[in-house]
Amino acid sequence: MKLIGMLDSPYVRRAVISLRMLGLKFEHQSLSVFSTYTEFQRINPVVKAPTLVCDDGTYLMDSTLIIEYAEALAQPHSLMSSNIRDKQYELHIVGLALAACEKSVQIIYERNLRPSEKQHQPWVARVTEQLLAAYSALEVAITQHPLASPDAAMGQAGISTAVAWYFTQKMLPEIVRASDFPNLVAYSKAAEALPVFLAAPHGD
Ligand SMILES: N[C@@H](CCC(=O)N[C@@H](CS)C(=O)NCC(=O)O)C(=O)O
Repeated sequence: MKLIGMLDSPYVRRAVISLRMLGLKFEHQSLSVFSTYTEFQRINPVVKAPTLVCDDGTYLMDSTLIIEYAEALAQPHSLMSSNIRDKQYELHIVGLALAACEKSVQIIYERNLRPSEKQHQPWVARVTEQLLAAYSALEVAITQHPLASPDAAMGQAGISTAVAWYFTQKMLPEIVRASDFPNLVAYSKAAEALPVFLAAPHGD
């Protein structure tokens, strides 16, 4: 299997870390959806990162679907609880983390891909409010119901939370102020010190 995409994408990073934590063997190819668009297009005509090219040549996209496939391959290992109450909480956390990634990426694309005279401030204001709502809800959730501590047994909720937070802090620290989210800061710091996170550093 080959996982395509750059580690400056939180979706690629969560997929790489998840596959490694599930114990799966794969090759990682760091291609950009922008600077190597044509090369990426030859692998996946839709040019979405991450893309997983399976051993039979089928390509999958969307980090959540790739992780779902990886979970099926890795059984009985899993990054999700089987207990329904725990799983519900984990899905709630993953949903918030993915929304935070999506809203961060929307702001970055608005800034970087549109000419400044075409940027639409009402849209940026709406997305910023949604981004802050996602991190506020995550901070409250992990304060009231702490995540399993970041270690070799951490699950998808912890991986997605840590990856999302680090990405937003790298890209938009002036919008999501670290001082307002002390538990996310502490969780991210512990996660980023793990070998599996260090082996998949944010960036290209
Ligand atoms: N929901 C998707 C989002 C993936 C996504 O938007 N990836 C970005 C890179 S961060 C991408 O492919 N951008 C190029 C594009 O959308 O055209 C996932 O979880 O994988």
